[in-house]
Amino acid sequence: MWFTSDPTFWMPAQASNHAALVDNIYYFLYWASVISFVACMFAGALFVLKYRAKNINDKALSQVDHSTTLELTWTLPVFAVAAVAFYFGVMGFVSMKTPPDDAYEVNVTAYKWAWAFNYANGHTDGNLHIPAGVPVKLTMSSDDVLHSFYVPAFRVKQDVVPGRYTQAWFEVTEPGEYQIFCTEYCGTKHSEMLAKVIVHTEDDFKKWLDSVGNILDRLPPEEAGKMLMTQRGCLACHSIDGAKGVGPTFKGSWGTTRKLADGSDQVMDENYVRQSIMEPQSQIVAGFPPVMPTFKGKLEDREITAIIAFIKSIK
Ligand code: HEC
Ligand SMILES: [Cu+2]
Repeated sequence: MWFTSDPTFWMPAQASNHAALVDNIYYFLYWASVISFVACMFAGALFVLKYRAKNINDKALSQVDHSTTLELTWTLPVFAVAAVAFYFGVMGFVSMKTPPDDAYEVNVTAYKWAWAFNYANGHTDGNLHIPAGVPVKLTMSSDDVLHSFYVPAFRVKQDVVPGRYTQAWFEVTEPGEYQIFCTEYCGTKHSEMLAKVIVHTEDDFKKWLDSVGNILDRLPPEEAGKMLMTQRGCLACHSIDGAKGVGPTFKGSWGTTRKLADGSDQVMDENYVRQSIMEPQSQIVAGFPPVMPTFKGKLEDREITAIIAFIKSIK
């Protein structure tokens, strides 16, 4: 329980530098509560038996006088327990709020209902890739409503607020994969606002960052488009194999006519796809819910062109 990185019945594995401290304060308060609960119940039961009135005129019924010794005896130990929890709480809080100067920075945008992790080389990903053994600092903001970045295994949780930046930092020792949740109720798909932290070794992280950077320059448009659609989470809602997802499939969709919810027809061409990406609410495909987020300001023109090239190629 104390100082272990394995998951327990109550807690996920302790995967970040903050985890052990958070758990230790939690278990300290937990055991302080258990011990005082048992002691109070035991004393209560004992006194009921020992001091019960044997007849109604018994002197024991008269009020007990004030006792300074007794009051100090039950105040000081409680104060000591609270002071210990407060001390470690403040230390932990300060450490969690103070990223080291050499931390690796990633910008995070939360929006209904996904995460965008933006790297210094311009790459944006739907999952958070980080190197192991290096402190990582997230600078986060929201495009719409309140969200909250939460990785239980890191014991890190930070609100993400529209119109301002919030920060979180952590260091993870072992490569692995961890779950990210949104933990601030943010609308109908709040529970599906999921992503992964993928912790690479330092070398693998550098390789990964190179392989995803400059894809528009390095890859043919269809391949770059496919990568973009995977990274930005399009393919979580749109299939390319004909399966019906949250949104329509793109298999064989190019050039076909879509029925829109307002009864009009729309041919699947460059302008329609572009408009669907920038202003998804302006044309809703019949039979689908209006849940697609806008990618205005999140995708450059060249990226949209690559996406169109990929959609065209899905026969
Ligand atoms: C949260 C799920 C979701 C995500 C993520 C998503 N979409 Fe959509 N998309 C939908 C839904 C639902 C529709 C149908 C309703 C509508 O037209 O808005 C749709 C419609 C579309 C259409 C019109 C398709 C047609 O068959 O008429 C295009 C094109 C499109 N999306 C492209 C994209 C691209 C490109 C991305 C990623 C950059 C993306 N979508 C991300 C849910 C999503
Ligand atoms: Cu959210």
